[in-house]
Amino acid sequence: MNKTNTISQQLDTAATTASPIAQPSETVKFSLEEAYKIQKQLVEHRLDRGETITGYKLGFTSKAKMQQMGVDDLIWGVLTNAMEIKPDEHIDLNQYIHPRAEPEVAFKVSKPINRQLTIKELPQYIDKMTVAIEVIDSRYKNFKFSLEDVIADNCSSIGYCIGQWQDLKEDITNLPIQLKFNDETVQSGMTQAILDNPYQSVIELSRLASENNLVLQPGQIILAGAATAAEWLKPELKVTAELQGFGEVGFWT
Ligand code: OOG
Ligand code: MG
Repeated sequence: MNKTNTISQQLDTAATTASPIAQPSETVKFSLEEAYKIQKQLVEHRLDRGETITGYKLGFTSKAKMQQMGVDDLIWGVLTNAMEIKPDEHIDLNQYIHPRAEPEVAFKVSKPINRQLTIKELPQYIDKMTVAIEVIDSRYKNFKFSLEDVIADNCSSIGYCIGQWQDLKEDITNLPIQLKFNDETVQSGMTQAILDNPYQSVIELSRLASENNLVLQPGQIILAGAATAAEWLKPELKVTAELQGFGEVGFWT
């Protein structure tokens, strides 16, 4: 097996057995391009098991996240149907290694996107948005990684919970967003923290998708990236995210 295949296999086993591995970058050198190749192979393991792609996520679109994780570039990863957490569902934390939750803004694609869009064009290509919670679970020990490591690991993707879809609002740059554990606020921020405007995440993803010959399909979800740092999940929590004007969504641990 070559380098990228070996790493993607190790990451897939780490995810399916919920057992962390060492960061590959500590022992092997690989480029950003190779990291995305590993990510692609890792997602293919999921597709081979019958999962389907339900959307894409952006990561490190806010300073809060970059500072928490010590990396400084935008990344993107793939979401599948197996990662969906239904609103009010009870999730079993044993299926994860060391899960964290973060509040997110989600968009829904309404028309195929195969090139970089402009802000003005967005309403023709996405038609809904809402509040969401992303569960992330690095497959690396101590949740520590380099940029290449985290990209290879499909950007720590493992779960997403989407609120009720609502019509787009023209200006979403100044909305308070919060994460609550048992009704107590544990993280709060503003949507402006996400690339100055969460719509910019869709633009960035449209650019990345076209650079990678990927077409975003109607119905697919886009997670814009967290505005705040992430919080460790623990048992017996009601986890809720709230976005002003878009209500809230939550699940139970
Ligand atoms: C990587 C994923 C980053 C976000 O919203 O910025 C991310 C991680 O923090 O493990 O999902
Ligand atoms: Mg996220």
